[in-house]
Amino acid sequence: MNSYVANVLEQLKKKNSDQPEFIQAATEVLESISLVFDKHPEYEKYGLLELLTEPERVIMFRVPWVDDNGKVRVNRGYRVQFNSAIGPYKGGLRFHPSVNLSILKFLGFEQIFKNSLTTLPIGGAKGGSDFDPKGKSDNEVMRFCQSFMAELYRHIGADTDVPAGDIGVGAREIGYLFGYYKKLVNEHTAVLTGRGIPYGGSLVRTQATGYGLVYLVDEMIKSRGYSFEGKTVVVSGSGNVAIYAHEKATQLGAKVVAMSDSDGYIYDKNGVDLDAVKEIKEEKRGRIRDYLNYHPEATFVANCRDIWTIPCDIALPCATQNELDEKSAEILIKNGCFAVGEGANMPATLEATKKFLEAGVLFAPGKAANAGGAATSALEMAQSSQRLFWPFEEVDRKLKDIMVGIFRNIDEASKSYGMKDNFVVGANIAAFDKIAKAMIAQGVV
Ligand code: NDP
Ligand code: 2IT
Repeated sequence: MNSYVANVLEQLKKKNSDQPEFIQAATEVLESISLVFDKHPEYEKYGLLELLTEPERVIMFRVPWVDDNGKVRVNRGYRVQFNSAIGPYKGGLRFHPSVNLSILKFLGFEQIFKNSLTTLPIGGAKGGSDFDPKGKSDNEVMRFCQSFMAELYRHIGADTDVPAGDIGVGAREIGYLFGYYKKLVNEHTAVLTGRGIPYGGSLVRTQATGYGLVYLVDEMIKSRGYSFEGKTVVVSGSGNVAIYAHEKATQLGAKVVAMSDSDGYIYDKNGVDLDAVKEIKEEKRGRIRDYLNYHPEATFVANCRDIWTIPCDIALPCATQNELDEKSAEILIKNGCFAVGEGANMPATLEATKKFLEAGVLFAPGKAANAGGAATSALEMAQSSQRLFWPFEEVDRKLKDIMVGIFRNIDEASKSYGMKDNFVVGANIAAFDKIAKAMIAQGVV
């Protein structure tokens, strides 16, 4: 590795030794862009990597709320405003008990690169809370969201920082968050994306991450002579990204045979019935094991990590970070899987990614493959600025063009550095190139 890059990485590991997920994400990026510093030693004097790996601002706050029994509860809220070189801070909010600073720093850091790849003017951020919406009443979720926004509102704005959804934050949560922001600030602006269609949202935003993932993977496999037609696909998770990845892959002629949640996975050799999954997850907020009530012939296994033992041609991990480890990668490769698209953020461990690349599996990294959500959020912002509302087909066409463009860009970048078919390196280099230019142009800030 380039000595400057190696030195920055070593310092970063020392300084953030309690943040394993952030170290993991930074290691992957810095190892990839080491090649750029070999070619451009003049970049070192700008301190680009020291600047890029330190968030511009981290906000941490108390979120008190009252549960349905009248008991006071206290959660921790965060917003990591990582980098605003390209545009206003932009990135989702995650509500999950596992949320901590390490996870939000890894997500915010990834978001800088992802948002750069979209070609649209958005910087990188992430936020959230260790609050668990599961098992809470709508009123409890509303009171939590209002308390969360009672602090967050002073740090965000349509031209400052525009949060969106992520794990545990969907249409319901965005609605409550937006309503309270509007009440506090008295402005109906694009301060959040993923808003409902009647109050400033964009068509296709709900589908965008899953559809975008399949558009990018389709372009990647087509460029190497394959297609989704007739292929067997495994999709992990059963939330927003997983559901719409299933929908688009099926539209392209594939059969999705397994899906999961944190309790386990279902296998349906006839193809997972998406209407049943939508009813269970989107309407009833139920569990994936409930699928057996609709299709008793399917099977449920109470271990979500074993989903990768199901043979498939294409694997789409769409649940959470580090859900696919080295052993799972070996099993997928042995079973003939030829392409992997990361719908989730960093679902494959560093070791798993290495295995896929060594085995010649076509591997689309999350910051490229799942950029469709952020890209469509930027299209939502554009519509809000114009006071216009674009039809479904128009947003979908723009999303597809963006995803195809991202693939071509990362493919080109990997080739130009002599790393053909390594889209991890391609994505990191292509994203970094634009961020570096924007940062250098703006001086030391
Ligand atoms: P949802 O909350 O809609 O769904 C998350 C899914 O992943 C659920 O099936 C959930 O199961 C499962 N899951 C979550 N945490 C864990 C865990 N620790 N172990 C096992 N399974 C888990 O979230 P999204 O679909 O929006 O997000 C999924 C992934 O995609 C995340 O990595 C997110 O960062 C990423 N992403 C999301 C985008 C978006 O636009 N929404 C954009 C780009 C990336 P359970 O219900 O049991 O918790
Ligand atoms: O990880 C992600 O890209 C998201 N959760 C969506 C971000 C956004 O601003 O739409």
